[in-house]
Amino acid sequence: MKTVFSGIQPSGDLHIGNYIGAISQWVKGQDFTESIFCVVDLHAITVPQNPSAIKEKVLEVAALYLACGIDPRKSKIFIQSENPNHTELAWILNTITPFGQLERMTQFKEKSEKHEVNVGLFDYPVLMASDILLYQTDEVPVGEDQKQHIELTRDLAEKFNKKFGQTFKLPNSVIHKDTARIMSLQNPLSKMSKSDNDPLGTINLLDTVEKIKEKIKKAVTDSNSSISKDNGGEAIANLLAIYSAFKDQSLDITYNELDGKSYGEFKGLLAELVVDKLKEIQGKYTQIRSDEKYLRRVLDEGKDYSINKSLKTLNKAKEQLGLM
Ligand code: AQP
Repeated sequence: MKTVFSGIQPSGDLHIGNYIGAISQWVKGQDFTESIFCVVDLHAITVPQNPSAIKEKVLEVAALYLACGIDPRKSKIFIQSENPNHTELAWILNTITPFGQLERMTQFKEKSEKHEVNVGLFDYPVLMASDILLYQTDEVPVGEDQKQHIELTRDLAEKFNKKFGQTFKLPNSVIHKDTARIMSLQNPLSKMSKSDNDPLGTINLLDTVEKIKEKIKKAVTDSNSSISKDNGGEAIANLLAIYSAFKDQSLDITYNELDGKSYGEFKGLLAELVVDKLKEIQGKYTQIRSDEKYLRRVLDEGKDYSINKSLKTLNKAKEQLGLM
């Protein structure tokens, strides 16, 4: 059975980009893989966070994983900072990571334009490599933005294996081309993101029905007035990608279904689809979030599982280095 590992930062409100690019892919794979999903709070603190807010966000993200369909009988969910093996392996990997390679990371360059640069932000991809390699992961389902980090993870694994002996499995990223990069509803050239300053650009999983409808209504389109495969711009293509993802169908089928429909009519259909799905997720979320004992039990089970499994790889890496 293949091992799948992925995670999301509790750095803000989860949005439909996180759902489409990551969580919905996780849900699909959990029946036939060993699936391990993490709330990556140590990554989140690489940019300033409010301590009381992040505590709440960690639980919110875990509850959203479950509400979106991650089943704790099939998958493990845990909090990154509750398993110290992640930071220990990250330190080891730091010692083989070329400085220049980290300087070339696009996410680092983008984030360091918005935030004061700290060493943690620079080192973010090495901690991510540690997260993945600890579980002998085969596949990492992520959005397009994380592809470069997975490539670095493979490079580090290969380098360590060559230098010290076979220790880590080389993981592959799993990126679905139609939905790999959901863009802001206000700027089709910018990724939909938790840290977007324009609230109209992002549909959050916990948005109210009114907000969802307003955001879709105000989403930018282009100078055309109806859907056509041949002449639509990036903004309408983004809305169609969201529609396809929520309908769980290919973009080709969506174009065939909606060809010739006016943008206004399409936006109405899209709003209905997104509202229905998010209402279902929000109903489950409210139930799960109100039962903190249950949530804590799921996270404790995940923590024990992750510590046991990751310790085997960490010990092997230390042994190879002559550390034990
Ligand atoms: N717009 C997106 N389209 C498709 N996938 C996306 N992901 C994020 N945004 C999109 C995927 O969601 C997972 C979790 O991302 P993350 O929280 O670890 O970090 P991120 O990619 O930096 O996400 P955000 O929303 O942009 O957060 P901030 O603003 O805090 O940096 C990843 O698999 C990611 O690919």
